[in-house]
Amino acid sequence: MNTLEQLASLQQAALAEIAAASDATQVDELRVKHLGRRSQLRLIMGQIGAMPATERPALGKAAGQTQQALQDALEARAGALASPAHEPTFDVTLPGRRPAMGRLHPLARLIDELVDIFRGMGFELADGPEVEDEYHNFDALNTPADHPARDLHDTFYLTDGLLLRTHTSTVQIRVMEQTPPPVRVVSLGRVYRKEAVDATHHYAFHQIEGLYVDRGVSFADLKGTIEMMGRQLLGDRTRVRFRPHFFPFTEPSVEYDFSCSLCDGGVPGCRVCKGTGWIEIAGAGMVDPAVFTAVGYDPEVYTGFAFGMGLERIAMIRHGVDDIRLFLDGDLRFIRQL
Ligand code: 2NL
Repeated sequence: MNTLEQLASLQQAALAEIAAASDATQVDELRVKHLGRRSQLRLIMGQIGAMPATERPALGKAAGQTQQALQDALEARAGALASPAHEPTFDVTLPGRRPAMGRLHPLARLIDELVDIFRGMGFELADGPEVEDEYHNFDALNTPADHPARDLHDTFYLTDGLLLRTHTSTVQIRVMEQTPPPVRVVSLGRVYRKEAVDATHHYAFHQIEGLYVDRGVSFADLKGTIEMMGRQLLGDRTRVRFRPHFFPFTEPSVEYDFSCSLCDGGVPGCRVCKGTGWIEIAGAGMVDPAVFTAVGYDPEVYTGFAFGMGLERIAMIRHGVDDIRLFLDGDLRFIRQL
């Protein structure tokens, strides 16, 4: 075997060994064996200097190529062995680790449900700012400067005539200012009132409001819409009762009650309805002509209904929660139970 043949056979054998290496230690051992100071390759390289001058360049080149080929193969094999396919990264015999699963807040779930219910009845979703001006929160809603709701004791005022919205009606006012009738929208969100906090009152809570304006919208449409909402929220057997009321922004106005979802009126002293059979829910009415005038709608042509509802109250009834503060504390022990 001449020197060139030796180099070729050495390279072939070394490459086969490197390809068969099954861990990083073996790769290191092969590096020493084939490229180390006492390797066969180094031995051959050492002999080249003593060869005839005419053969030296070709032999030197061939030896260099073999060295490079072995270096490349060692590097490639080491890289392949370090990849996850070859190195187990977890012990399959260990017990599983349960992933920390989040879930939606009960109010977020209720909001999603209400959005579905009202989308199903053709309502669109509208959104607006929590920091409002007095005009959109009060004046446009036929609530004049001397109305008690505007008192410093009842509303959080900021500077520059701004305040924290006390209802989401402000959103519907903004929609009407920007859109000619017909409009059919719901708005949901956080509202603020300057309340002393106790188990049933909070300075921040959530509301849904709905508004439907067109030619010929009637109180019957309002009743049907509220009834559909009640049935889908609290069950098919839910009935609705309307009681006369007053709001500055609707005329006539009502408060509405749903039949008790827990006892259906059958249990004296029921925890949810106190045995009356009815749960007082919220208010509604036909939009006051003064509100239409404020947003530039012709009250001689259009009629509409509007309603509002507090969300915490519904969630409390559904989940049997007796303290509104639990919804806003962010205490995970509470949220994980619902
Ligand atoms: C309640 C009562 C109500 C409205 C909200 C409304 C909105 C516009 C025009 C007229 Cl833009 N009315 N909203 C009407 C009646 C009642 O809320 O108990 N809320 C928690």
